Amino acid sequence: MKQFNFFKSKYAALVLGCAALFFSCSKDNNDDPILAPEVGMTVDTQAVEMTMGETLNFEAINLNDAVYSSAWTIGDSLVSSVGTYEFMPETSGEYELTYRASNDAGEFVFDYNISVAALIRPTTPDSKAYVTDLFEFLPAPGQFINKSPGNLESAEGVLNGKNGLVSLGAWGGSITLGFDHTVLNSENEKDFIVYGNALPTFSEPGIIWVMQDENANGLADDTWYEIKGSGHDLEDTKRNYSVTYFKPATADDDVAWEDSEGNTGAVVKNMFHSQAYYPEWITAESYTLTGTMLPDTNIDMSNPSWITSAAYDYGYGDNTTGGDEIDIADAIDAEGNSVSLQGIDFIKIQTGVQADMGWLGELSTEVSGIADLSLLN
Ligand SMILES: [Ca+2]
Ligand SMILES: [Ca+2]
Ligand SMILES: [Ca+2]
Ligand SMILES: [Ca+2]
Repeated sequence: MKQFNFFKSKYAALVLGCAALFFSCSKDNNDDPILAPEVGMTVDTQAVEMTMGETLNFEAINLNDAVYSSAWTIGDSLVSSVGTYEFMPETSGEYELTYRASNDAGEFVFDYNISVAALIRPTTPDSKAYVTDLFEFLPAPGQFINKSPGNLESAEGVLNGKNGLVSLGAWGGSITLGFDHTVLNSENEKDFIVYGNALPTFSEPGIIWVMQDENANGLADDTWYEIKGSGHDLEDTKRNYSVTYFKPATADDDVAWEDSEGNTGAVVKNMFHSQAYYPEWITAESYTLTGTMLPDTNIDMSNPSWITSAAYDYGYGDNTTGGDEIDIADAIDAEGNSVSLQGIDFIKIQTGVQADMGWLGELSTEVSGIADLSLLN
């Protein structure tokens, strides 16, 4: 709590009370026996910084024995109606806390802007460079789904190294993974690397999402921020886009889809993969995936025996040979605004292009491992 200056006496608080709202400290009118509130705040700075897990006690001190009602509000919510408020944030982020003392003679108001930083899990000598936890494997339908490299075992195989391989299926399929520590956002440096199986002339870009454990519960249930790659500003890139995949009647049938713009298509069966393409552990008749779609314009099928898919410059998984290094500073929020993250705990990779490449089948992002660059030799 060293960042706060607490008043050591009511005298000092009185000075603040008058300084902060001098008009409520005016002399009482002799005709009016009601005293306007004169209040001193024990936390006397409007901008307050704290970290998840900390508790901060706010107190409003009645300096003139006036009779008034107290109200502490965060946004529209009344959180306390006495002179004190114990703030225990459930998640990191920005909070606007207001204290209001009022009676018929006047009002005293004090606003706080509280910035709650996410908890950083520091690296230790035992920290692993590679992701250690699988939170979700939710592929789109595809030729490799329901077998290696597109089953749960494949997804678990990308933990603790870079020699696994998991295919995420067609557009929107994803895997959510976590580190055993917080990957810090190093200034002006790339922070983590996503390994895939891209070839020099064949990339299958996957959108990368990052998340802080804002509520410090160890689960990937917080806010996803998207890494803005070099294709994000293209005219045909679509954010907040969805595709619904429909369970086919039999394993031999194509998987039909409809997108959020009313377009329809199919993940088309080919002669190489006889198993069902629709994830067999999904029992619902359809499921919908949401994310960002990059255009398929990097794919060149003019020579059917030599189909190529050029890489984007930066910012995607399964994009360039040797792995794709990512800067957490490229994270953006849902509105596309840049966000400043101190570090990240969770990561999601999601197939970013919807493309039927003929005999090669659908474009599908692969992941073979993800590592914290600061812990790699
Ligand atoms: Ca960085
Ligand atoms: Ca969480
Ligand atoms: Ca693939
Ligand atoms: Ca690939």
